[in-house]
Amino acid sequence: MRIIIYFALTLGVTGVAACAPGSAGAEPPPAQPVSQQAPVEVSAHIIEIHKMRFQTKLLNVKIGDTVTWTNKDIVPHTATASDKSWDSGRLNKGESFTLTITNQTKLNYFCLYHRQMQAKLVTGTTQ
Ligand SMILES: [Cu+2]
Repeated sequence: MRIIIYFALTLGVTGVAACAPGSAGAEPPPAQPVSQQAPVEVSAHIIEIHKMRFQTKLLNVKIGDTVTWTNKDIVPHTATASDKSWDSGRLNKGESFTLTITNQTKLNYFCLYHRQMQAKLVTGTTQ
């Protein structure tokens, strides 16, 4: 008789233990925050200097973009900021200069050798 009671108690304790929620303290992992900002894509622009002109008079750029000027004329040219804060230097035929756009970049530029050659970069109207 004692053995049977003991056996019943043991089973009862085991049963309670089995029903106890073992993972009550664990919480589900936090949801990943959803990014509202799409990654900004930078662009590489090319402006040909040809026939004594910057072939793209007005170019829309974003911060981080690059602009490359390539001289297709036989005479040398430059792409020079209106305040001379950046300057390609002398570009002979076939030579290129690449500028990376920052928020400090002066956007109006011209050719040092041919002052009538002027053009402009524009920012902030898209994006
Ligand atoms: Cu020029």
